[in-house]
Amino acid sequence: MSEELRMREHGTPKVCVVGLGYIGLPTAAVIARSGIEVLGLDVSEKIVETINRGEIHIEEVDLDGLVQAVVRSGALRASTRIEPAEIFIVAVPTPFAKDGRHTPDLSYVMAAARSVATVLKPGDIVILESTSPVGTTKALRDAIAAVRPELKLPGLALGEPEIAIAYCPERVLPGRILQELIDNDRSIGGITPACAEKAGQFYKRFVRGECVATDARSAEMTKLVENAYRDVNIAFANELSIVADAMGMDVWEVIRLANRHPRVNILNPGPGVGGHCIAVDPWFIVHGAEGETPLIQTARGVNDGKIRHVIARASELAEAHPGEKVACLGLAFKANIDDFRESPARLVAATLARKFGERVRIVEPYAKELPIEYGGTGARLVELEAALASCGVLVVLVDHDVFRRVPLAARADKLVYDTRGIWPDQPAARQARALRKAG
Ligand code: SAJ
Repeated sequence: MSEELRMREHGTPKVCVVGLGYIGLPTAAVIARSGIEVLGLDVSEKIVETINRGEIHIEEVDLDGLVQAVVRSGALRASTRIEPAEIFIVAVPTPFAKDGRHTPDLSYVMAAARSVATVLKPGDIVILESTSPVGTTKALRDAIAAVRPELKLPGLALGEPEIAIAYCPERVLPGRILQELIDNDRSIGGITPACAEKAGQFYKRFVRGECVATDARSAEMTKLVENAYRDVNIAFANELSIVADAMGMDVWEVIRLANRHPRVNILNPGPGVGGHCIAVDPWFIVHGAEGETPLIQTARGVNDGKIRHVIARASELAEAHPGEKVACLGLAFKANIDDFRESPARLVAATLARKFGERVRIVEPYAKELPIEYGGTGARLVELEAALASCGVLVVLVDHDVFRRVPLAARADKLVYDTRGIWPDQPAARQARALRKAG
């Protein structure tokens, strides 16, 4: 039966979103806003209670108001217990296993599959959104088959399958999730073309971008490739910055000039690559083709090496100016967000705090207190103005807008190590590379 026909017969479908994290919760809220009844499922009682109060446990622009509205209207409800629905969206974490070899841990996806399997009925659609290694959608199908051998599943049973199964990766940018959930194009990878068609019809109810049908393996790989592409290109920029440092040159000036070429677009160097996707997903490709991925593996090494480089350079600066206090500007993994997990800035600043103790001031307008690893170091969280008044060395780790706006007059006499290139007007003699050149 076609999706439209079922809608006409049974009215609007009910959607169950499994996993209410950074992707699952905004997705559930956006679908609920489009007039569809949504059940959000999570293993955490605390998260479920928070959402059912109309509150949120994560930070994302405008998400609080949206969740409050859809919970109040009754369109979104959270629970720890699975219920029958017509469409299931799995958005659970796919971390690394704890084997130190970057092996993907699919246990959350498989647990979600087994849970969904218990309530599946003919006509339902199961969609995996979690970033996953190639082959995971079929593994999810097999996990369902193990629980419900009588169901006709795509690619397993002869004749028309009773359940549609597809992989539809999210590609939203933290900080712009609500907008990008609607506007971005989506790859809809069905286990069969009919699965892609059914899943695509569902997404078209709330996505303005184009929903492009493909097979599940291609959609799985596409998601990994997008983030690996970015990682490789950031690695190039980071390597250039290390070369420029060694040669006492301004990498930002070189990139600005090179990018005037019509076919060159070099990304921005930084203190390393953070977040939960770009530094992780390339390993899922490596996992599937270890001997065929020298470039992807090297890029990971270059970007992780940049963190060590920044620590070494900032330490040199602090050691060369023992009388000065050192301000680390930013802890977040990127600009204008309050997410400090997997953040190179946080790692750099914590290492400097351990090395230089009471000389270190941390400025992070998005933090109320310092993370736990700063305990006992003597480093203090201070306001930007206080750091500018008391510190002679500034290490820029995050390109928050508030840092960009610091006028030249407030920093012209400081020694600056600007890992993000936010202050191009800083006098060359007052930049970290001057130390190298002179030495
Ligand atoms: N970064 C640089 N230089 C750059 C760009 C980024 O050093 O030129 C750093 C950032 O500072 C940060 C990290 O890379 O530490 C990642 O930041 P990001 O803003 O590029 O990406 P994420 O991790 O927030 O989100 C990415 C996005 N993927 C792509 O742009 C290809 C997003 O669209 C994905 O949905 C998301 O990963 C995800 O969930 O996979």
